[in-house]
Amino acid sequence: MDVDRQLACLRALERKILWLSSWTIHHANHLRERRDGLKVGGHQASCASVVTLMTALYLDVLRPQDRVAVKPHASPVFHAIQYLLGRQTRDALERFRAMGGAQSYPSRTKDADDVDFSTGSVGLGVAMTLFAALVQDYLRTKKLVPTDAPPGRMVALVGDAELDEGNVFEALLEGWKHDVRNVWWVIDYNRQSLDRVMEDRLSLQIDTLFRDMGWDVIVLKYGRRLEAAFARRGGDALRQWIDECPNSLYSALVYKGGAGWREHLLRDLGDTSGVGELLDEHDDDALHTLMTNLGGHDLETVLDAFHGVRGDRPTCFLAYTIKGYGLPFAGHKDNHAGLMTPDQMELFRRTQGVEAGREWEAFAGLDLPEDELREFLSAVPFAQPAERRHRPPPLAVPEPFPAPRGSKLSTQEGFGRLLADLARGGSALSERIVTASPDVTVSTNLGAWVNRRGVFDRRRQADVFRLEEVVSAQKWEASPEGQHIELGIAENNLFLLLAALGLAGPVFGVRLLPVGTLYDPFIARGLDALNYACYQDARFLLVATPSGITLAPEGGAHQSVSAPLIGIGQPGLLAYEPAFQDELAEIVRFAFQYLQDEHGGSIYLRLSTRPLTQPERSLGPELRREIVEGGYWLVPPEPGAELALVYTGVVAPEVQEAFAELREDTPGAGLLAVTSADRLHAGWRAAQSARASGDPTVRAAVETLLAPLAREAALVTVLDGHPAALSWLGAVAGQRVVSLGVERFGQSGDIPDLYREYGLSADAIVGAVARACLDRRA
Ligand SMILES: Cc1ncc(C[n+]2csc(CCOP(=O)(O)OP(=O)(O)O)c2C)c(N)n1
Ligand SMILES: [Mg+2]
Repeated sequence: MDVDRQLACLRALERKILWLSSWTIHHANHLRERRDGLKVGGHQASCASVVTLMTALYLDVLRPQDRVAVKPHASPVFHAIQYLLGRQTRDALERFRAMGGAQSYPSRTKDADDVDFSTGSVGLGVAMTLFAALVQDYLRTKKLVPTDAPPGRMVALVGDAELDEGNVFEALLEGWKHDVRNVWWVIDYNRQSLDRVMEDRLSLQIDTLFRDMGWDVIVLKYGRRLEAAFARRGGDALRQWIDECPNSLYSALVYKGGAGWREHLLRDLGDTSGVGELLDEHDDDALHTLMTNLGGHDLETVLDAFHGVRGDRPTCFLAYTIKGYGLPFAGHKDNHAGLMTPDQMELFRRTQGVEAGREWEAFAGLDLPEDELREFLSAVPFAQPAERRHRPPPLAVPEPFPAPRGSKLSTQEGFGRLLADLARGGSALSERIVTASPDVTVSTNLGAWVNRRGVFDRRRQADVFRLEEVVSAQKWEASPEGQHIELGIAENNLFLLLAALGLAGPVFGVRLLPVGTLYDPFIARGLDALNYACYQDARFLLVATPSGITLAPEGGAHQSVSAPLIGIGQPGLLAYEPAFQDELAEIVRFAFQYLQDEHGGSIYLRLSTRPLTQPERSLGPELRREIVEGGYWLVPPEPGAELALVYTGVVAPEVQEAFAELREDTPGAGLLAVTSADRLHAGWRAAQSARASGDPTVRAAVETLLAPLAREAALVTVLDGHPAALSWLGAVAGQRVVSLGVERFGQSGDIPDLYREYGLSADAIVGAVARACLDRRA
């Protein structure tokens, strides 16, 4: 097919994509039964703004190895394109925003068509592409993927308001440090966010900012028609007029149409030679078409810009667009959630030449033969057969993991040793571990691993301190062989890098086992990015340490309180908080399996810097299973026992001390170690629903654990974190609970003072038991 015909096909399909995205939203809002009185929504204006850019990318520029994060509100455009390519069903479009239909925002896990990166929380999808580009480089540098094929481009279609999100700039800076390449950010510069029209001249700031970060910037400001007008007599004045037109006035005139343009141009440029003729030659409609001919809506300008890129430098396309382009509310500042009325839609249908009843048809109303369009679509480079969702086989996990030795050790230190041991051996597993940390590598105990495996960098960099023979325990040599990615202090970046590393299997076909470390309280700093990573089913091991008030002298601001509740509440993330080294080793072994399990997920380990005396024991298979399932009896209760102490993690010594005291009065009492409140809780909920669905035989691990206790037994629960993480245990068998934990901000102190102040000391535990027993008698 010759170039002109191709362009004609692209133009026709661009129109169709605008139609289908508008219609999909209209149908969902006006033609589907609404049972709950809630608006369905959808963003016709946001879609219209990006139709040309996405048409050019998907139907001409992209290749199968490229990966895209589509701005959230352009989901219907994405699905329309997939539909035209035969990868999305009409049924899913008809059920846009309904259960089982196309999702409101592109979703890797919930959409049936080929979403590369989920989006929704603005800014995150954008940054995700940058980290995916780093991961691609990691894999190519190590030759873990074939390097004879060209690398993919990681492309983000960016709403301009997304650039207000700080995480975008955190990512840009990190990208600069790592010399990122093969990443394109295409900014849909419609100068509108949700509420308003944006500041003038923002484009200059964006331009400078990206160039400062080492990016190429390509500005697509005007389309071919306007450029032609600028080349005429009076054209310079016209260009200057538009260049200087405030964003709000430009938007308002876009909305008003031809008469509005004429009025303003006559008033401002009526005396300029050449402009009068230009106005005379254009009727109102033609004048409107001319004045709205921005770069981002001009297919040829867009194609030239994309195809003009040579090489792999990170590139930002600043494409001027109009929000709602081609629709009745184009340019109106309130159009973000605006929907065409049924009358407007009817008019739009007629102008698109779509017959009533044929609204979903892919080729209805287009002025090119269907065969030709089909031929064009079947030749689209992006749609050529290629594996875009890989399923690499799991890596074997050695069993069991030897527990770190030492009679008194913290879980943080133990984890460091476990990784260091893995680094020493040459297993396939250890080759695929990638660690990452936002400037807390050494303080979270990854030092020994990094000493053995090195820091990753495409460019080899010597450890100058070593060369200069300055003594240091920490080697810092960067090379392509390195397996640790060091980040600056930005937790958002850690989570987005973990998201990208954790999708290396499905996206690039190579399984990686990412391990990220950070301080537990700063999970909250990047929580949305963590949630984003989990939502895409990225798989990683998150190691958070130090945690809780047990951090003690190092101060209140670093003492995490609600983290155990995040562990329970975050879907896709299974939380563990071991106390002892043998538990830790078993959980880490399990984690490496779970990360690779089709039905698994990511794992969060909440660790501590407090050294604990280790129990002398060797774990049998039963105990190993219980540790992974979430809990085991350190001291089993006698049948019908009236008391159990239940604890999680680092408070073990206080609980054991209290237990020894209590046992004298309550001989049958039990001592329950909970390694994962999250797992126990999930298992309990799952068993309840299995029973509700008719299988009375199912028993949850926690139900089995609590079964020996008397119905009126008292449970006293203790953890260094919010007490609600364990207080639900009372509901399992209807037993009474007194929950100890931390509900207030921490402060500096040593462990005895802090545990006394926050009610975690052995005395406090004994007191709680007395209260629980009193309550029971009341
Ligand atoms: C983190 C986050 N905060 C708020 C929102 C709500 N929101 C959705 S779209 C939007 C503005 C989008 O403007 P822009 O990125 O310019 O996209 P456009 O629709 O103009 O293309 C906002 C604030 C969101 N989705 N995510
Ligand atoms: Mg915008």
